[in-house]
Amino acid sequence: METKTALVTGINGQDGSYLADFLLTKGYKVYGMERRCSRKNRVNTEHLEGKITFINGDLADQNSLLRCIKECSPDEIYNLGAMSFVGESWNTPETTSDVNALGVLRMLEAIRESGRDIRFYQASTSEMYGKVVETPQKETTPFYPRSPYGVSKLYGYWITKNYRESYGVFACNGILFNHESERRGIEFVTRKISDGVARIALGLSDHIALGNLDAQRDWGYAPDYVEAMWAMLQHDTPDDYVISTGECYSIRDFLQRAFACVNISNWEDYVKQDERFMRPAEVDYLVGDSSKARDVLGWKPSVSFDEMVSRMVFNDIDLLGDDN
Ligand code: NAP
Ligand code: F7E
Repeated sequence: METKTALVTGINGQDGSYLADFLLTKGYKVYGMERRCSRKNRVNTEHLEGKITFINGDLADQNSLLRCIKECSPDEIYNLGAMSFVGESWNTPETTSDVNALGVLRMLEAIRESGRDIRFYQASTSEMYGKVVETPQKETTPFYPRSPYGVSKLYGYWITKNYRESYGVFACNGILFNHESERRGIEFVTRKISDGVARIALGLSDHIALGNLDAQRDWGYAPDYVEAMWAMLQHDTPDDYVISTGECYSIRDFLQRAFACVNISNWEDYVKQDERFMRPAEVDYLVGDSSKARDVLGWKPSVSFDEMVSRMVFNDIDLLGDDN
């Protein structure tokens, strides 16, 4: 069988690292695009050194993308690189838009310029639904983003659709709802909680400072979600798909489950609310309907909410235990 080549942007992020793991099991040659920075940030990808090829590139730099495509000659591009932290997008709205919106356009232009037949995956997001107008959210639900991040991703979504319709690029949007894991960035609420609970259990801290505890999310497990990205690009025709579990939990639910892992039931005593973590505009409630992906792609999640919380907490206990 012919070996396929994939270029993955955002390789050192949560999803990039899991996607590379998955593509290797499928026999792909994988190129991982990373930005040059003063210190390498390969916490999630150290285990991939020698198995994939790291390549320097930046979604804010058109020529770097042209060069990456020339050097890799990919069959598939997974555009996962982004300024992905919603809270930070109010502080850096211009950079957020440059990378998350124009970065997608730059990559699509680079594909066109290359003249190659490249399949393209765009990491779109449930944050585009924001202040939801329909529940559960599906592919046809109108968007109402609530942050510079959500707005920037909406441009990425539409330009992907537009290049599919204008130029016939095999381009797909995965509208992924929140997905978490042991490799989640520490600033996101789930990992902040799993790390905080681990610290409390080990006697390294006495509380976790959080913002809005009432927000509700449809949280899945990241390794399940990267399989959906791949499945979209293997289908006969390009299309857009919601990827979600269909279940919704609050931050309070997450806290209760996480503290239960270390036999603490009075979790409220360990949580302080802190204004610094409140957002100028909040997304209160998201829950996705992924029937289309389940029917057309045969995709479904395999790890439950409780199992995911438990994996994250015990992983952080192991990591912190190793440090001490
Ligand atoms: P992540 O862990 O924050 O990873 C994002 C990656 O993008 C990082 O490796 C980052 O590299 C890279 N990046 C940032 N700016 C870049 C630039 N200018 N050029 C090239 N790369 C750049 O995010 P994730 O959770 O894996 O998410 C992957 C993608 O899915 C993102 O596009 C995100 O917006 C989207 N998404 C995520 C979720 C979720 O729940 N996780 C849900 C829906 C959609 P540095 O290390 O150099 O900063
Ligand atoms: O916040 C609330 C916060 O930062 C979740 C990204 O991957 O998923 C992610 O975006 C909720 C929000 O993720 C804290 O206000 C309370 O309501 O973990 P988060 P997010 O904003 O949902 C989407 C789908 C993406 O596309 C994004 O890239 O938790 N919350 N207290 C807090 N959030 C944080 N970060 N920190 C707190 O202390």
